[in-house]
Amino acid sequence: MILHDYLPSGNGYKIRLLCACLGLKPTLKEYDITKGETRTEEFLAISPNGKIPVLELDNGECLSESNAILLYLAEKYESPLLPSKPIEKAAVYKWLFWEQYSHEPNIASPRFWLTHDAMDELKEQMLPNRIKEGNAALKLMNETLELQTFLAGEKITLADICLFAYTHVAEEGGSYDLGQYPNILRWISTIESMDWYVPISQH
Ligand SMILES: N[C@@H](CCC(=O)N[C@@H](CS)C(=O)NCC(=O)O)C(=O)O
Repeated sequence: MILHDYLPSGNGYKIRLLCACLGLKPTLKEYDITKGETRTEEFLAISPNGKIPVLELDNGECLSESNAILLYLAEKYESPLLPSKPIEKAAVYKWLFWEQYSHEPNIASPRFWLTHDAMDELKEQMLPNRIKEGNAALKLMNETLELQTFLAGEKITLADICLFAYTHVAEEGGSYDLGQYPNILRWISTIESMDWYVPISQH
């Protein structure tokens, strides 16, 4: 398999972290998204949405959308990270969908804007509300993690792989203070202590 990716990307990192957990080693093909490398004709042929991550399977089929790729890999390799009981599976899906609507736009986008010198007038206007919503998302995670070890219960699932990616680097760019969320900090340490753990910048 080939993972089309950009190392600082949390969306890409979700796939790298899951692959590490499953013992898979896809070939990494890197693109510099700041230079428009995902907008070339060649890249758009593999993913018309023009965004990494893309997982290219051995038969040439290409999968996009990080959380869809997580689900594909967990199902294909029958990983307990995706429980089989529908009600437990739904608890995992809930976090994956929530991440894309309530977490990623508020936590990943400000990190990217501020660490890649990509602010403009419109983003300056949007930033305060994004930070407000991002703190609401972190508060919800912190409250959940007060009651249980992982997001979907007592066992680690895809929900944790997915949410770990951008949460653990939320402070980059200076918009967030994870010190306000002690249960999130404990959860981050728990995931970092897993024997398959790999950092975001490593493949
Ligand atoms: N919803 C998508 C978001 C993917 C995404 O936003 N990718 C960014 C990097 S994190 C990207 O490739 N941006 C390049 C561009 O838009 O040109 C997912 O979860 O995979």
